[in-house]
Amino acid sequence: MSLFGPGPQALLDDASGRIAYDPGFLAPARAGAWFAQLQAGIPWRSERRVMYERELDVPRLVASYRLSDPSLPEPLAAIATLVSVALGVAFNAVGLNLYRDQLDSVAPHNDRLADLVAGEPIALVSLGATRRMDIRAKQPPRRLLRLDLEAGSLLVMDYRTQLHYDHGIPKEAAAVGPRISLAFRVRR
Ligand SMILES: O=C(O)CCC(=O)C(=O)O
Repeated sequence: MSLFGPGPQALLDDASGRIAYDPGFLAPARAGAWFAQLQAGIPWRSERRVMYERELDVPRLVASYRLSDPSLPEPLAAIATLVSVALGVAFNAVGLNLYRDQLDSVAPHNDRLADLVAGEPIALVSLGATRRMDIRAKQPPRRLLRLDLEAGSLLVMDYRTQLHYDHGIPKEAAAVGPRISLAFRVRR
């Protein structure tokens, strides 16, 4: 499968980068089982960050691993292999986010390019509740892509998009169940 090929899955494919979405990357039963396993089995951390001169809770729980870590929790190796084989990319790191409810979020940002191997994409696997991602161009007229990230989906953003777009998961007004995202990267 090439998510970067032409076809209905490409959300963006121009000089500013390529973004592709596959809603059915994982079968629903497998996505459900892996969500339950990760929610219960990952040693989730809460973090604090200084923002606007105040130290605040990061509004989600996180975890991160090098894929070469001998103590990599199950089923991260299995998911990493599926994503690496599907995209033909040797991902070496995964960052996990647990959004406990509608009040958890991630502010608009781009990935820190200094941490990434130039030219390599970022692949996001979603499990659990559907959450909206906003992908907004940095330059006027600040084009906005709104995307519902469904359980079992795979979103791929190429390296260039991190120069031209911010992405974030906004808080929701209505109640939402928990969601886990897995961000696979090729780190330096
Ligand atoms: O939860 C998501 O899908 C996005 C996560 C994200 O942007 C990040 O980990 O940097």
